[in-house]
Amino acid sequence: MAMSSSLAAIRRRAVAPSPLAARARAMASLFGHVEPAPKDPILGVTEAFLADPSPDKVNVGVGAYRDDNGKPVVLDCVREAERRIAGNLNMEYLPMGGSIKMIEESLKLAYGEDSEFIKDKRIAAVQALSGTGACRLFADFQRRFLPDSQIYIPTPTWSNHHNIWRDAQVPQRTFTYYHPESRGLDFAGLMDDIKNAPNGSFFLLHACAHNPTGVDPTEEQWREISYQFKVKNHFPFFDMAYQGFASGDPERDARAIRIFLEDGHQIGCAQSYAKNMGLYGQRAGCLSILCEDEMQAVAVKSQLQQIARPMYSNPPVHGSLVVSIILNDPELKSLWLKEVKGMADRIIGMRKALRENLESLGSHLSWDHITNQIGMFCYSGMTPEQVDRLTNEYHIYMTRNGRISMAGVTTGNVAYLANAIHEVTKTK
Ligand code: KET
Repeated sequence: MAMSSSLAAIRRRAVAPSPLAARARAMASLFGHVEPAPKDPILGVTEAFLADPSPDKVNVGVGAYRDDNGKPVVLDCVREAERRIAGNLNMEYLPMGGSIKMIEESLKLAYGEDSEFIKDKRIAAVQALSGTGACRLFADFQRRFLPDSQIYIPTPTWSNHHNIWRDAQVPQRTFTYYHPESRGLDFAGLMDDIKNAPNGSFFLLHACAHNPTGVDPTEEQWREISYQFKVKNHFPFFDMAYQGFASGDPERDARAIRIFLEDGHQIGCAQSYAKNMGLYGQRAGCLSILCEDEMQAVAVKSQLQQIARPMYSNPPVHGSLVVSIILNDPELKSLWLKEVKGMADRIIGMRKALRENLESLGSHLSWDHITNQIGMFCYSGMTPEQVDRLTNEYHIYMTRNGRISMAGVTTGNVAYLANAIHEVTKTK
């Protein structure tokens, strides 16, 4: 078919050297100064793992649960919820603040089924793009409405916390958390830092299953922390990405938050369904801020929505449907609780297996911390150089801070992993 004359004219124009283009080429190129970004310390590990053709390769980098065959898991409760969604529910936009039902259920999980704060409508809450999105929304809110505030972040922490508050332009400080020698909590250091921070500081706390250390304060220690926060009028922001993964019971894992609530704090909370419902890629989460009264909560929620609107307009619908269907239905909810416990138990079993394997290889080091630590991760104490050897010589992929995602350890790979760890740690 003959080309229409106008189309031909456009094609001619497209190939003819334009004086403008020539000038642009002569000047520095528009994006010439853009350097490649550094690899993400966690997600970069997955990229490297995928690129490795070795049949022996093991990924214990990202915190994503695998079954004992090393395969990703879709929970039965999720499959059932999806069956109910298919063909029945529409995919219209959610409101800017997300699904009301999903938010209601999320608040019950974090604040308690019969929470007075829910009844009094004192909580400003919006559905968020999983835990990351909830943290970022809070950080942006903090920057907008408390522009002189800073955020105190534990040392160490999930690497992305630093990026989130950096990009929200909130100045960061750190506080003592981990004690490398004992591989436990540096409680004295932690309390000192809480006391020494200016009154009314913002603190980021991991609600349970601290990432990367697997070390949580005891209930008694949480009470002391809460008391000191009260004295100092600090604001606790809880990142709860692993509710259910510490003890196997989401209710028990909310204990720290409940202690702060009992003590009359206002709190913030980021919830994620990535791990405990296995909804990683669905980006289902919730941000909540406990306010002084209902009027304040309405105002705060409206501002959170206003931050969301130009950024992503409204959150994704599918994950929120899955979450609200499961948590609304007593049968599905108890199935979920059983499945969460099952995931937590498999990880605990793998901790034991890894430790026993290392001990039976005759390792002269103590590996008690593998079973003492809780949640998804083992903070092994290996150096970046030892981790590099694991990767280069054994095709074992993990973050360079020595964190092992126990969720990726299986009956099939634990002996291989233990042997490689023994080989790289037996000589200094
Ligand atoms: N908080 C913590 C403490 C956390 O470990 C993660 C994820 C998140 C929030 C965010 O998860 P989300 O998928 O946005 O709900 N951590 C794992 C994955 C990642 O780095 O993105 C990890 O540490 O491997």
